[in-house]
Amino acid sequence: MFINQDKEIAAALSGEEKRQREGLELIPSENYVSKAVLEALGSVFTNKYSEGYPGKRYYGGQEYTDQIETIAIERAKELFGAKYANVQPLSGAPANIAMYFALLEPGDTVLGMDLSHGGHLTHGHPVTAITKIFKFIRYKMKDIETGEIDYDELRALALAEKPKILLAGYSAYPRELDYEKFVSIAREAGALAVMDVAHIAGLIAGKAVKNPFDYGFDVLTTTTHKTLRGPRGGMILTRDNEEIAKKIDKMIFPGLQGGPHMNVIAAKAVAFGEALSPKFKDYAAQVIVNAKAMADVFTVGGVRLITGGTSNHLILADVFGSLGVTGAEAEKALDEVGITVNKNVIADDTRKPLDPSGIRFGTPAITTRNFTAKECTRVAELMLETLKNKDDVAVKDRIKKEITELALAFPVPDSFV
Ligand code: DSN
Repeated sequence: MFINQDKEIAAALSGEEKRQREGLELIPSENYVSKAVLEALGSVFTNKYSEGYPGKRYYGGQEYTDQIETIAIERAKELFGAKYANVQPLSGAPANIAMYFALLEPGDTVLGMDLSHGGHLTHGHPVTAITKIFKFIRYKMKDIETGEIDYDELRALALAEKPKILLAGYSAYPRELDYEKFVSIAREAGALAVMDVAHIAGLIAGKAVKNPFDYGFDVLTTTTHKTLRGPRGGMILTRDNEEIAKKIDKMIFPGLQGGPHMNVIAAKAVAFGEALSPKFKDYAAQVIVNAKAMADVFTVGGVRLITGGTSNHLILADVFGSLGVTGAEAEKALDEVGITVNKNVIADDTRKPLDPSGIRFGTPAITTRNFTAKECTRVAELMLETLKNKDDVAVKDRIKKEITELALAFPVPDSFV
């Protein structure tokens, strides 16, 4: 083991293992992978260069890389009901950048969700490089208390601005969309309907929420490491249009990336195999049951939830407006008791992103540890108690002890199938 070779890194690894074992991970974009996925990630496939695609590589020695990439592609297509899949994107942001460059010409317009209403940086935030090439305009929720998108505004913007892409899919949005409305607006405006499903990919694969492809979405981009419970990486799926799929393949390689990370592709294949197993459906459904249980505790405890609750894996709580605790203060106090969440802006936040009004948390990781609604309810109660007593060391010490005991009683299982 490398503990004898590199003591500094080995010590940090062992600290991280302990942190993950003894604490509760509630950041809704994080999860635990299986031992099988970790083994594939740490395999000799990391040694191989494989520019190109199965059967069409630029270097020799591709007998086994071709096998794993083909298996990953076939499993991805089956999971999402797509005709085409590209499993080479290095992560979610590179997948989105490739999708824009594949489907747009410089100066073309994308209509995407405002960041403060749940959108993602790569959906057109002015700090990102893509805004130097493409024009991004933004839509918002009409009603922050229910999460309803302003479809009238969306339609008016789409018809006036004629975007090439109508972009759905968000990173801090707890509700399902009206996909039919979305696609019909895209068609009326002559735009492609694209959705970044990074957050809910596992819920779609596990059939716990609707699949946007069933409603006519053209392209889905995603990460593979959130609810999908795979290795850190990305993927682009095309419903049925071969021309689009070819453009995406060309843009990933040679357009933007070099050699694909074959160890990650092996791990993606393993994770997709797990997601195809019957147990994964139960997992995906339980993620939502658990999130609703946590949301209920916060609501009963007098905390305003953006969109009034949740229909997926995440909860966005206005802790500043409800408890007078800022997002940064809440994140720190919860960290101190062994619960990891992230501070998050809420819709139309008056506070700044580094100390916003909200926290975002969710259940993908603790559900992998087999938490049920009972444990989730207790965790939410302890979170509220922590937030209401954030400066009381004795209360926090007691809560940390209970959290550690709970975490140790629910280890990450060795196998997910
Ligand atoms: N950082 C991811 C998240 O937490 O939602 C999105 O990129």
